[in-house]
Amino acid sequence: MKKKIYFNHDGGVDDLVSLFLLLKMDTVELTGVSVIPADCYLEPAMFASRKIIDRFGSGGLDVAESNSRAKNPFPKDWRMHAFYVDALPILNESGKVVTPVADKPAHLHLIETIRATEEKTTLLFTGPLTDLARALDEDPEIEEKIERLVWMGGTFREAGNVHEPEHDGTAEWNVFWDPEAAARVWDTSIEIDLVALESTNQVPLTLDVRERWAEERKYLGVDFLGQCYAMVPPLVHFSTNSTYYLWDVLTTVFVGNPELVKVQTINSIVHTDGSSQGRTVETADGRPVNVVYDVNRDGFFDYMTELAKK
Ligand code: AGV
Ligand code: CA
Repeated sequence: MKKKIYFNHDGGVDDLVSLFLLLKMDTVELTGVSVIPADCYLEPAMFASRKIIDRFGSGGLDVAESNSRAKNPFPKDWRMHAFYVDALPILNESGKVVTPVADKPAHLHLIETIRATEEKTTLLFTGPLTDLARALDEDPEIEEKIERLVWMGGTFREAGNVHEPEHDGTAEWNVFWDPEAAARVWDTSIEIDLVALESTNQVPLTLDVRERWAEERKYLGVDFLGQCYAMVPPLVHFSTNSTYYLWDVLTTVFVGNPELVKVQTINSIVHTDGSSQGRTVETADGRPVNVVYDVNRDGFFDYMTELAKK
């Protein structure tokens, strides 16, 4: 029996690569896809998602647009990445887009899909949690039909990855974009697996990885990986604010192959205000989350590259 997955993403390079890999996994079935304009602009991210499904999927899906808004918006340079993926010749060879846009906004599409799926749904979120928080407000009963939430978000390290005015740098971006949404989801009994910066920091985009994808570009899927990751800066001498990690791809791979990581349960709360808003903090009386804190780095890159060859 395949795991039923609903995927809500925010159109970054690694979000779109995650969609591609989900379509390649034979252990999961995608029941729904939606796009939130957080680390992307909505229009190119929607087109890119629909074209990836056309090219690598087997039909039957539509893609829903989110109408959620930021508390703390992403930098424009990062949001531009979706335009580059959407323009890739690999995704535009056929000259048409077949996968339709859903007739409902993302949070209602999420409710509809969870309700229409007989089994419980695993939620995979690789952007902020706003659409999930809104869906839970609209229809709290869906909680019982959620198997678990697997989320790329948060960190319990001192250093987050938000470097913005009026912030102390302790938050991870997907929490920071809408801290109240994360707090809303924390206030449920949904099982949460958190792929946090602890583990994603172990999978930076490095030059050896790029060289491997270049060498194996005779496989269409590996060529696609190489083309996508040519758009973002690798880790060379030291990590900068724009250095790219495989944050969301690790989160997606965790759904397909949990053996590659180590997990530890931490009780935590989410800060929603002030200079550390978006920070996740360990607290004895907080709610438990399963934190993915370690990964078999080589195993991870092997697994995702092999998946791309399928
Ligand atoms: O914080 C990581 C999240 C992931 O979901 N995103 C990127 C991934 O899709 C935000 C982000 C943090 N640093 C970034 C980000 C960077 N240097 N470039 C683009 N996005
Ligand atoms: Ca993302």
